[in-house]
Amino acid sequence: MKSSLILLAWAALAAAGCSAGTEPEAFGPVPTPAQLRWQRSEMNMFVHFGPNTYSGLEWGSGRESSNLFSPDSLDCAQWAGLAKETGFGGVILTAKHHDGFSLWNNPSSKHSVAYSAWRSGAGDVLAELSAACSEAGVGFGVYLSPWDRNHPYYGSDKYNAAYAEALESVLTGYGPLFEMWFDGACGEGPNGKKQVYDWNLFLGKVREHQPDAVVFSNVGPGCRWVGNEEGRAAETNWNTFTPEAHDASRSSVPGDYEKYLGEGDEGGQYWIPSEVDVSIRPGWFWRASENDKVKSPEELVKIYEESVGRGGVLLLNVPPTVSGRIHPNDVASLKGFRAALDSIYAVNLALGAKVSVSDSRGRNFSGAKIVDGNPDTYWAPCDDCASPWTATLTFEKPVRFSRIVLGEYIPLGQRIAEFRIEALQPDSADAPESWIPVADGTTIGNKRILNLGATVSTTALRLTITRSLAIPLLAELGLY
Ligand code: FUL
Repeated sequence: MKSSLILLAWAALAAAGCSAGTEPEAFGPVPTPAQLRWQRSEMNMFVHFGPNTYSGLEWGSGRESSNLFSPDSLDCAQWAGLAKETGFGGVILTAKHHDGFSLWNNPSSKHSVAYSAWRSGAGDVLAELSAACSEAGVGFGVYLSPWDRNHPYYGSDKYNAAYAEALESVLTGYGPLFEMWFDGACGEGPNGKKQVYDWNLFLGKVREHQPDAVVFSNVGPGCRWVGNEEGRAAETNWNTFTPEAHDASRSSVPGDYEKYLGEGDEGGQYWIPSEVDVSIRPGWFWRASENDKVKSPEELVKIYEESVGRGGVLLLNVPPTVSGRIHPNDVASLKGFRAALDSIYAVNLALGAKVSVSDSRGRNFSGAKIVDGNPDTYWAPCDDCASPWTATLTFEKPVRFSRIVLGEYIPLGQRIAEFRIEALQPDSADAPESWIPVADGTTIGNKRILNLGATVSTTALRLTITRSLAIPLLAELGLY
């Protein structure tokens, strides 16, 4: 009896054309496991440190004395511990900035800590930071500027081999790297020539020695530049991107790059999500005159909500002082930022709400999956159920919130292109019960935070997805 009932139910679903119970197929490009881990960790810390810390310049000339770099209380454990405590997944250090000075014994240069008076030439910032990161439980990553204003070969063919040797040394000497950062700046060498970089050579080295490192450059392949340095992702933000469609390359981004790097490409060819790099101070390097210009916790929350909250990954620069420690003002701001995030996002009021959806492909993909707090479960409609797709949450008592947080199940690709959210307004003397608009948007991706700017109180909330490139797969809808 029981089995014939199941058969009947199955036949009914099949007749309705429903792909019940089956996992949806991936759509378009998808993240690698390393990209997914990186996207879900949300934030990393950037550390700009080098001769510029001592000269007050943003771009050193490359003619600085090696002895300029002289931290007297280098404390990488403080940087890594602070990153861990305030919620960053990893730390990326400028092993070599445009001035060419290397914070480790670079085998292809004589402009480095090894040729300086600091610790009699025996110091190695990369070694100390990679050890401190593994001790603190955060990832370690490296920025290695291809542009080099010191190297005698820069601007000639011989430079590519020299850079590759430096790269190989950082890729093999300091344990696993979670990210490798290739800056896009490309200036002229002493011969007046701009270097033509051998990207195949460089990327091949990374693949060979650190296949799990997410590779940043203007155009990826692991992640792309967001197109500004103000801490802002675009509201429409596709993880998919086709560099060739814009003539964009690792060392050149012509045209309206803020728009196309920011937005990515709907239906783009590769999975190259955006990374949002910004400094906690006006400059990338520390200088005393900016000690009172450190971004406040409130500014950092805004940056978080406009970067991570628009489906990007935040890379926040926190530069150490001449002593080699992070200044108390930056520490206080970061701790305030963490406390603010913890308080805003302390309780998800949608957890366990009753959810009814326009349709689903069965129990494992029901509407309840968007309110279970688990990013690995998701609501999925049937393959042939067309838009609009709706999910309605109802609550026994009114809930009050100012932020709505959505998340797509990106392991199977990015899909949602347009949605709106409404709240139920109860019957009153002036108006019958009705749905009033609360928010709307385009893409969602890994995370989309809608800061409503005011508190909304309601007993029911309705999400309508009006456009999606394939059936939408929604992992989370949270209310805070
Ligand atoms: C830019 C550089 O020119 C800046 O100095 C800084 O390192 C920033 C992160 O990238 O291209």
